[in-house]
Amino acid sequence: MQGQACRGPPLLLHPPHRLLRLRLRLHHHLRLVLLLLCVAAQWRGALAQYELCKSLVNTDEGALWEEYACQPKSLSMKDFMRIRVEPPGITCGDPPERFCTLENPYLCSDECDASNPDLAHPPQLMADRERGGLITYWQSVTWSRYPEPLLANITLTWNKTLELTGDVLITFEYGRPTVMVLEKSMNHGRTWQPYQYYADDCLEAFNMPAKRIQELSAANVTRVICTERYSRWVGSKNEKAVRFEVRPRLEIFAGPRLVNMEALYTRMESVKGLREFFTFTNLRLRLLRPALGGTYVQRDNLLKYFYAISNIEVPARCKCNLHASQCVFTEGNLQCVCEHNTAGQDCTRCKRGYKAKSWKPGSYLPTPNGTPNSCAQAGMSAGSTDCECYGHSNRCSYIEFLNIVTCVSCKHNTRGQNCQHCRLGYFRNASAELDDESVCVECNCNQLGSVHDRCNGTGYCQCKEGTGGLKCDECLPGFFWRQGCVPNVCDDVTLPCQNGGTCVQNQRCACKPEYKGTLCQQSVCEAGKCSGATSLSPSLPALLLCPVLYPLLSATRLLS
Ligand SMILES: *[C@@H]1O[C@H](CO)[C@@H](O)[C@H](O)[C@H]1NC(C)=O
Ligand SMILES: *[C@@H]1O[C@H](CO)[C@@H](O)[C@H](O)[C@H]1NC(C)=O
Ligand SMILES: *[C@@H]1O[C@H](CO)[C@@H](O)[C@H](O)[C@H]1NC(C)=O
Ligand SMILES: *[C@@H]1O[C@H](CO)[C@@H](O)[C@H](O)[C@H]1NC(C)=O
Ligand SMILES: *[C@@H]1O[C@H](CO)[C@@H](O)[C@H](O)[C@H]1NC(C)=O
Ligand SMILES: [Ca+2]
Repeated sequence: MQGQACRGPPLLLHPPHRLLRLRLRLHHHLRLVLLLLCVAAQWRGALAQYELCKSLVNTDEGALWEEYACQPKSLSMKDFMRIRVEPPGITCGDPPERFCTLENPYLCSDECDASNPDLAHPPQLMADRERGGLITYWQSVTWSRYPEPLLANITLTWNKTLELTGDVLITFEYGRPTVMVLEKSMNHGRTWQPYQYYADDCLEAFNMPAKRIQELSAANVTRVICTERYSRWVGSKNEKAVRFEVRPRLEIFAGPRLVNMEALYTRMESVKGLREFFTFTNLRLRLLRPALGGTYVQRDNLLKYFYAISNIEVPARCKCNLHASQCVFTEGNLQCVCEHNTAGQDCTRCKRGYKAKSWKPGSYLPTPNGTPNSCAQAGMSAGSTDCECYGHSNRCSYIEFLNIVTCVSCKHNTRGQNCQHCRLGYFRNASAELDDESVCVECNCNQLGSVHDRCNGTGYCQCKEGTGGLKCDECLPGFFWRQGCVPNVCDDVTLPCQNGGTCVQNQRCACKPEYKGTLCQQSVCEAGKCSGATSLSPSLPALLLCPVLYPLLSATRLLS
């Protein structure tokens, strides 16, 4: 940025690309501090681009903060990675075992023993800082179960979105694998994709033609290729490195020795998928076949086949969406120190109270300072042409016919010109701010009990007859639930069962044997016939209701 920020007035120095200027009135005794800040800004600016998120600039009206797109420095990410090795038991030494090397295959006296610190080869030795020339390495078991393949996965996790800035470099002691895949995940391990294939024979191993990195051009720099360069046997001492080439890819745009970074950053903004190509949260090495020493597997000596990795270098920077120049390691995790009123581990949202505009990543353009795309304080950026969606959408479209700007694809179940309403079937959470992701709560109306799936502003659903409750899942008095509320058939108060019958769950009367009908109001003795088996001892009401039987019984009594 060549120290432009400190020469005033800034309005003349910078193109009007919407830098957010925050006014700050300075007292006289702060002038010196300001001067020092400016000197520091000039010095750092001369070294690299996008290192500074903001700087104080002096104007006639006092000092102003001027903001720029910014990104953290590249780091050696092996210091922050977690390593998992699979399958369990793939690390050598438990139980202890002997091995030998491809160069010295008849001297199998080396030993791996997990219980002896001097002979153990645990996974963390792939990421340690080696001292005094002592090489430390992780080592797998030997291929004693040949012809079953010797497979191992090494998964590297950061719990942070990162961007590769240089070559991933994996150092194999005792020979590089003949077949291997490097994979990456961009979503913390939920899904994986191949990054590069490695084989001594790409066609045989992956049915892919062998490619060299030099064959890539600007048009296909993000292509996933299979390379034979790092798998051929040249002796385990001569060549230990397996690379995932990042720098040659960057040089396609920035030129040799990355002299023209402006060109690279310009392409980062314009070439679709370019930034994503270098973005990852996890890496995984799938080791599929160990070094064979340039010949076929020799079954009589399988103790010379295994994997051993002494170092994994991952030069990368924290991805902060051009909203942070610092990335710190706190509580075991990397975290962007977000500026521009943004928040979140990757600065992917606006800070509370700064959601007047929707969140956007910063932009490298225009070079050299880029555009910060800062989040703005609510209420500060009104105006009919702004795209204001309370953080529920990043896109607006202009409807010529109505002459309005309206949000497109409101998320979080919102709708409306500014995503300020809740979708049908949702209601506004009164205790949540309009820019809260959970501002719209599902009505959740009972399908059987309600008229439709909409509810009013306090979450009340509209209930069918006989139905009540917030969600229409309860029956009013006089109704019972059977796929919705239906009127009671019987109850203890207004619809009692008659003639000694009992009401079963308001659904039916259980009648005495002599009666029938919904409320047991009717005698079974109808049309002059009664069932003999059920009327051996008729009760008095039964007799009264049974005009045919009665005279008969009376006659019998008279005769006896
Ligand atoms: C390695 O990971 C892949 C998924 O990418 C899985 O299919 C495979 O079974 C794993 N191999 C081992 C040895 O755990
Ligand atoms: C990942 O990082 C986030 C943010 O720093 C943190 O909340 C979360 O607990 C971390 N997860 C793990 C497994 O460390
Ligand atoms: C990439 O494109 C160049 C031409 O632009 C072509 O020569 C080369 O073969 C392509 N590489 C791959 C891996 O497809
Ligand atoms: C409403 O919003 C508040 C504040 O965000 C939240 O604590 C509460 O759980 C929300 N209520 C519902 C029903 O989602
Ligand atoms: C929603 O309906 C309930 C019950 O009918 C009523 O008490 C409440 O006042 C209504 N709320 C609104 C905001 O209309
Ligand atoms: Ca090591």
